[in-house]
Amino acid sequence: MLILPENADHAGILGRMKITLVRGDITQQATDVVVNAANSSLLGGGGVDGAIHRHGGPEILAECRQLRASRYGKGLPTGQAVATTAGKLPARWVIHTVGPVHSVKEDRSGLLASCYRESLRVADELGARSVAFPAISTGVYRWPMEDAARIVLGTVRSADTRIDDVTFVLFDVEAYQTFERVLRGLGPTDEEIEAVLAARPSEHWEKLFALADALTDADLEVTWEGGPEPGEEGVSEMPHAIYSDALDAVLSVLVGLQVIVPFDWSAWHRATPLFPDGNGLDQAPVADAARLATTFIRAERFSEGTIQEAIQSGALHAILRRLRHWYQNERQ
Ligand code: AR6
Repeated sequence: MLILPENADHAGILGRMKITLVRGDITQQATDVVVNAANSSLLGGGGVDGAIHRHGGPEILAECRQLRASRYGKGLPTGQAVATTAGKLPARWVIHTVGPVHSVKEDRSGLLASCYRESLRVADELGARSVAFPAISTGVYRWPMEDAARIVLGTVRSADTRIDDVTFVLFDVEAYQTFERVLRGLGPTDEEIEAVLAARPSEHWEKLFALADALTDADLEVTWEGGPEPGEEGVSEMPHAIYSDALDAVLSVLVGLQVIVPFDWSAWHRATPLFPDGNGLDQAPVADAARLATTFIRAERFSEGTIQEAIQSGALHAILRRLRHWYQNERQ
């Protein structure tokens, strides 16, 4: 994380893309693009939409009307994006996108992610380099801020785009603090994790795979100690899992290889389809093997036996398999 001196309150350098969080008004942003949280009609509304048309002047609305008369006769569908002039705003273009209304019955997070992805795609087409986003759907459309922040920051960080400067403009302190907390919790990007793994010496990786290959079924047995004895009264030791020396050796090499990542694993594991069994890890970035390993190893401190779950569910083997594939075929 890098704190930028200028107008930015908080910024993270994440991969190639610089992500900046600011508290303020989107209409004041002097980025190439400002994104409007519009509605399908493209003809204006309240919140961000109202502010953009008010400060940008009638030129923006005139172009929106043309879009309705041509390409978007039925309106702009949710999750899509389209550009117009920025009128009198300090930006060069406004990209209008329509967020989904939040629903408790239906998961619309794909549409929310699409707003950001499509906006970046349109911005790329325009040749823009910097984009300012509001927290789409978190106002009139009622999306809970923390959930939105997680979806949005994850999407933008991993977007395939030439935009290298993204600003999130958060209207109030609470929204700003929520985005800041979620951004920190996301930890390093896939690229950053991979760079750390790639910098570890080959001997250490070879050692990991040799130890993993040598693991026997007996090494993967877990025994439990502690807990109340039959008939015992009073305080007794909490039950705890005892892992074999051979497995302990594998785990400590993983730690030494910096496979353990500083991030909010408890939030991540609730949202990822990779947890608990590692299904899909073969197709995921190697960084996810590190995140999954971190989750099991860190969680063991809080609830005994999570590493046993990783053994039994196949997650431990999936992690080792993904790391080996990366080491043999992808490591630069
Ligand atoms: N700058 C930055 N953020 C703002 C600003 C501003 N000037 N004004 C509000 N916010 P909303 P939505 C925050 O309602 O939920 C419109 O009527 C606000 O606190 O603008 O996607 C459209 O026409 C909130 O966190 O957008 C649609 O009908 C966030 O921006 C509908 O609202 C988004 O609030 C879209 O609803």
